[in-house]
Amino acid sequence: MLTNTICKPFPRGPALTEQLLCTEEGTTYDCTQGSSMPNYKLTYFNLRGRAEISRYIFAYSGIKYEDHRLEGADWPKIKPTIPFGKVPVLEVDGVIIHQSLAIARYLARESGLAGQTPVEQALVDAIVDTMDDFMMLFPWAEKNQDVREKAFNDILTNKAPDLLKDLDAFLGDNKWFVGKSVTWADFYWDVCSTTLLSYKADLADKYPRLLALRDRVEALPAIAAWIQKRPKTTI
Ligand code: M4M
Repeated sequence: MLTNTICKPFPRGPALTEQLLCTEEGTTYDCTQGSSMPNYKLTYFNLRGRAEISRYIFAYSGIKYEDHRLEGADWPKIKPTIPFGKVPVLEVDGVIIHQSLAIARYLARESGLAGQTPVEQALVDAIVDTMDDFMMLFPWAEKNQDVREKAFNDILTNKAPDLLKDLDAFLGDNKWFVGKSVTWADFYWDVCSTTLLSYKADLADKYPRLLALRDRVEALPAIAAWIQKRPKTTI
């Protein structure tokens, strides 16, 4: 019964999404969506791009959200209405959060995917930032296709090997990048490497441990279901 329930937020994970109330050490946690769950609306283009990491976290945690995908034609109209004029943005009960990694980190904390201790959290952030620094080297907005392709090939051929070598060494023989459980750093590796491999299929062939990590992430049931159901886009 909800009478006398202490409305304490509970870290949501896939095992808990089916449960409405759970009791632990004398406290009843309210896991009901509705009263305590904010309304979430994620706005981006119809791409994986910089929103996909947040979509993975939503999928894994089972948190309901609106996956709003802008039509290119609507963008000039919408851009001036968005603080800082860039997507993705996440609306949380009317509060607009910008910056893809700030959004994802917030969702990761809410979902228990941010790391188990402050040091683990810092390591998770560092791995995410390392991958993001690399992804931001690509001239995504370059209009000249010849220039774009040459730059992409140069980064994939000459800069990716160092990143992969370091990521592989950091992972070692561990199951996940940081700690004993999956974090959003593992998700971000899957998100980024999916796009990198679409440009260069043999990119990580020398790193079977990094490829096996991709397989582990993609085998998580909620992530496998999301990958099946998501709109198919090139990037
Ligand atoms: C990125 N597709 O796919 S774009 C990172 N970055 O839609 S700025 C990790 N500050 O083609 C995984 O433009 C995948 C992606 O406005 C990714 O960073 C991706 O100049 C894109 C696109 C852009 C993009 C980006 C770079 C500069 C700006 C904004 C966004 C990324 C990723």
